[in-house]
Amino acid sequence: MTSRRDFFRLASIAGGAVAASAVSRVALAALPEPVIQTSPDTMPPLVPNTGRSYNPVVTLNGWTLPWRMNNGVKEFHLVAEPVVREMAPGFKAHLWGYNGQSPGPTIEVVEGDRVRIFVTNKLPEHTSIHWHGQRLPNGMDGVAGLNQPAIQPGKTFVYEFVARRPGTFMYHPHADEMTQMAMGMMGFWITHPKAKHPLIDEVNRDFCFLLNAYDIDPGSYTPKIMTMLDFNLWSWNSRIFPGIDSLNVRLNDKVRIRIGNLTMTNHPIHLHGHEFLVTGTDGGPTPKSTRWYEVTTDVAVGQMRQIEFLADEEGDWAFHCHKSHHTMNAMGHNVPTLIGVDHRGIAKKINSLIPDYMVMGERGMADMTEMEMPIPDNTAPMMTGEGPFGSVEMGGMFSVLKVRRDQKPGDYSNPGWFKHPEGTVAHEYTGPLAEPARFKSEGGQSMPRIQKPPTPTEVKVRKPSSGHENH
Ligand SMILES: [Cu+2]
Repeated sequence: MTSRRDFFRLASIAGGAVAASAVSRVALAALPEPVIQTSPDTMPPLVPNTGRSYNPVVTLNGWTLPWRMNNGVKEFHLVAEPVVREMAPGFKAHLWGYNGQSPGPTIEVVEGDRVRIFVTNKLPEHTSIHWHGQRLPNGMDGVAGLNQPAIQPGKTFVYEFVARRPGTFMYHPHADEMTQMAMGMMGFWITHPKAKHPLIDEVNRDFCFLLNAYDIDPGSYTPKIMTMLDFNLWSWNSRIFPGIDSLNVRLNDKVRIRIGNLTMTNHPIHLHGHEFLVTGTDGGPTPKSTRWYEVTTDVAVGQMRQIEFLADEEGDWAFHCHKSHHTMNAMGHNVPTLIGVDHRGIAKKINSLIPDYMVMGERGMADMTEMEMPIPDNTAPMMTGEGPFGSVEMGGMFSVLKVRRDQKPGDYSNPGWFKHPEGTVAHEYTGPLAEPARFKSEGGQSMPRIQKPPTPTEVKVRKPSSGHENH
């Protein structure tokens, strides 16, 4: 007999969408069988075949949790458990998550839906789930100790409420939060509008992902949970570049991207080649009078920002966090800046004392990407990612928006690198070079230089005699 798990896996391989299937009356009395997903690939949108219809989202390097209908109630089953997440090819992390993955699956419902979520705890410690941003009865808010007893290991709890307002929300534990969020426990929740909404536009592509961060030493697997701010892996849905899938769209598609921040710092998210509007927060859609065009929007801790734009420029457009140390992977950062320092000869001398000594960064850090230095097993390279013109020298929170004329509607597959029309790529100039014109005043400071050297001032230094020692 094919289990739900097998069914889901097969459907994913076939590239088809999966939806909740009909279940017998007897089965409805029991818990919905949990659906587990272990692939880190971006799954195709889960087109609803029960309940009210909507335009599903695509979770970057993630998936949407199938549900079943039970007497008009949408039932989901989340399993909190230890998971192994491939954060980038060649680098796996031992995290905690839901249903085989960190982050957990995206939950998609429709405004007005009655939702029942079973939560089974397979962690070694108690947990709970807080439904960030939702309007719900106080006892469903998920703060362990305040709104409910914590869910002990091995126990299953039931949450039930009506998804009252449309928007983008998050879910995460509200019990031993610092540990459980540092271990990767979080997920997205989308409530689609039940009818045409004056502030929610229809779009052709709707993406979502969470910003998260980990502190995993090179060569190890488990995050350090006591880290407060100094994380070394900056990820989107627990993936780091070059492990983050590209966002593939068709030319002139209207695109929405929902970005939630469950890290401990803010992330200015920047899109190249297009301007976008912030059309929503976790408080709901923004009034039209508050929208203006941006190319970067800051997503603060515990916030969600929903951006929308018309993808009307063909190409491969960088899309990333604008903090430059968030587009790098694990590295020791107590390295002095050595740009401009000539090391010739010094490395050899040090090598006789420390055989593996390597001089870093005397011409900037870009050399690091070409050095291919030996690194411990299970370590993400610091800056990498091969592009059509060489190394992209990026890591962490970086991906690419691919806009293509011939991308089919509904096709989310990667179209490969953009083929630039002839004469539209920056290239080396090979003509004659003129001497650069310089300002005579050199430096243009507000305090102009004295042209004539000033007369030296005579300074008389009197050495204290030994008799003055005690003064
Ligand atoms: Cu950032």
